[in-house]
Amino acid sequence: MTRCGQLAACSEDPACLTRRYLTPPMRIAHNLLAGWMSEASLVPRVDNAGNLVGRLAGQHERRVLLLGSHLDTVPNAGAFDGVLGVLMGLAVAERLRGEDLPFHLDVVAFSEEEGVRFSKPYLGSAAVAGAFPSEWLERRDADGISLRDAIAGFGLDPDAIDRCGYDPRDVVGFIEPHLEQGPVLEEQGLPVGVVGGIAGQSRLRLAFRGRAAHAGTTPMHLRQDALLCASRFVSHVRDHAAGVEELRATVGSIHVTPNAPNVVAAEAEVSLDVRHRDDAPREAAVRDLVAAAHSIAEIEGVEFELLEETSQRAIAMDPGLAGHLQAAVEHCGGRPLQVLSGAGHDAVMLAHRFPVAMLFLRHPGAVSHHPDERVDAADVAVGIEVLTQLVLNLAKQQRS
Ligand code: HGY
Ligand code: MN
Ligand code: MN
Ligand code: MN
Repeated sequence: MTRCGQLAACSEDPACLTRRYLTPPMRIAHNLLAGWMSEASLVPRVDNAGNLVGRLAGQHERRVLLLGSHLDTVPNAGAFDGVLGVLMGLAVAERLRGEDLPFHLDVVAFSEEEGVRFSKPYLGSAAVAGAFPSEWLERRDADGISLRDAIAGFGLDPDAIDRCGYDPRDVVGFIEPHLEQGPVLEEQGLPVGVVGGIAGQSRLRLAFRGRAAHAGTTPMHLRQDALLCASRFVSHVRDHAAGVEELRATVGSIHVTPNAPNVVAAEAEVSLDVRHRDDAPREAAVRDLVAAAHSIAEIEGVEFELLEETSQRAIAMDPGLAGHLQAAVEHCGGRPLQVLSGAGHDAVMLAHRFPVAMLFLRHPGAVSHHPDERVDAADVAVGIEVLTQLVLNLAKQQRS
């Protein structure tokens, strides 16, 4: 079984792949990966945010190049989102053993990129970027477990998270290999592409609060139905986004209380995910959609509350590092097509602190966040070749 296959077996659910932050399957995945790292003469460690880092020691005492992606998954995930980038990083380190690089090569498996367990993405990379405010430790998961207790329960020290960061003066950059999760490289017939930028994203939690009532005795005109408002909001989001060029807006989750077939819903909490390559249209769409939620609630005599809004601005890649990546693609005989990423990545968080660049791999069928996610082994081999060349070019530059 391939390494991706072995890691895909580390799941909370025997019927599909779900591996959330700091869960027991994440520890099993760490043990597997740390074993492969040790075999490749890397020194593995788990930092206090739960990131697994394998270091291939280089000549310089402090300089370091980071290479990797995330190890956590969405529920019922594909086997390659995140994991592929970690394993390609490890494959590059295996090929560069004995190269005596002028910097350490840290293969990084970030622990929480998707933001599923604590409704907050990029927790692992935020810690490495030195951008993890301590109040996040009080967030709770669906079982009421605090992030602080989950970290301590994993045998880590939540109060030492601020020591996970790298000093920007030491970091050559962060390179993230990742499936495109889109159709462009497949349409162009290219095995790899260079990411030109990452779309900005806003993630919100909204609550509609009505009044629970008996489904059989409450006349239709006397109801304050929270679920009715949420459902009207969901269809409004779809219609609104359809009218704004390149806007993507999604209501992906809804929690209804009391969630009983014979009770008019008292409360409905919905998520809202808004993305656009530019920040202004995204911010305008968020304003419009929150205003629409208010008026949908008002018509039904239901209360509305914006519970939380977090956003990441659109990210450009570091021109120097992306230039080296393009040169490596050309060196390997490829065409360095620039592709925009509609998906968020750990590179979003690290870009605030270090030079970042991303290599995309062709994504057959472009199906992601789904078990049908696939990648061609031949494209992975090209990607490893390109990344190895990139590291050697960076080493040459550091030595000159
Ligand atoms: O949601 C995203 O864009 C990424 O998969 N975390
Ligand atoms: Mn993902
Ligand atoms: Mn991902
Ligand atoms: Mn509208």
